[in-house]
Amino acid sequence: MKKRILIIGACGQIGTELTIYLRNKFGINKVIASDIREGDEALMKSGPFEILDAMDYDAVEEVVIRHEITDVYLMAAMLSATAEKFPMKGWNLNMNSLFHVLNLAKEKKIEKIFWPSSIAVFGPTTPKKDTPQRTIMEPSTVYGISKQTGERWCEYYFNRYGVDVRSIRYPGLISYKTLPGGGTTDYAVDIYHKALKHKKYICFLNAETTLPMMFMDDAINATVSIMEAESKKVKIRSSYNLSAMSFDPEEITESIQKHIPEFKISYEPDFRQAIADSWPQSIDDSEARTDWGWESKISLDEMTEIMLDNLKKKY
Ligand code: AKB
Repeated sequence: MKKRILIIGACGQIGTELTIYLRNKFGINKVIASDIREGDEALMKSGPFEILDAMDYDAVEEVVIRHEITDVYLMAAMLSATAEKFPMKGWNLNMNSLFHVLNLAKEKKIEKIFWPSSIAVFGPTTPKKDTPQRTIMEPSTVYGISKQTGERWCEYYFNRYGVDVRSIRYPGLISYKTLPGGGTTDYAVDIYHKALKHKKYICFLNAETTLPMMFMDDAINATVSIMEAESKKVKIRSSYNLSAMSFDPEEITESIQKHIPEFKISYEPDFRQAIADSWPQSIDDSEARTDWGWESKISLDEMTEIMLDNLKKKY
């Protein structure tokens, strides 16, 4: 098989698990992991790795050519909360890295791109419940603006140059293997660690903040499914809505209390509350289901069980 994959941002929350998954599926040497710095031991030991700055076009091109890459997963990004602190850095990283891979595909140096979008493309004027695929999109965060702009460019490169780019709008992602960094949905990972370690958690969002979320296994499954789907099935070339579950901090607390009854949550909302308030509460993902067969498998209570069972071994 000719396929050779490059993961840019392989040491991040999604990249780490995606790298291991793709290596199991396609073979260790078919998947080149890369990041601006080295990642955790398990990832570094799992196969070939390149230090690579996603903002450096020449360096990305050199790695693509040297490894005869066909498919790129561009997972490097600055997430919502950090990008509010460093707006221009966030914009430059999120946009330049995307243009680099789109242009490499336009020049036929790679065949296929996966680029992650986010529920952050929606804004305060978007309908909050069962947010449709196509609706009002007026994002109010730098991250959201960069993802919405990226979606428009992906669709443009597909229509104008035939670039085979595929994308999904991730909700908040939850995993016991890797930690998120700089997102607004990060509390939903931290809460499990703190529940086991301290039996209490101070949440930076208020009790009623319902957000769309997903367990990492579902997210990896969706990512690889859309990349491996027949091209004609991928009808949307901006980005697909994707959904698994929605909950607020009270509901995840109740789910944890089924295993740790003494666990307590308290609230000290910070600047991330405004970001969360601008996002949808639930997502209509019917087009992903119809077009390429997406189906989520893991519910909140199932996720809680998996998270606590696995994190217990750490603490
Ligand atoms: C964030 O919170 O910034 C991300 C996202 C929803 O894209 N997890």
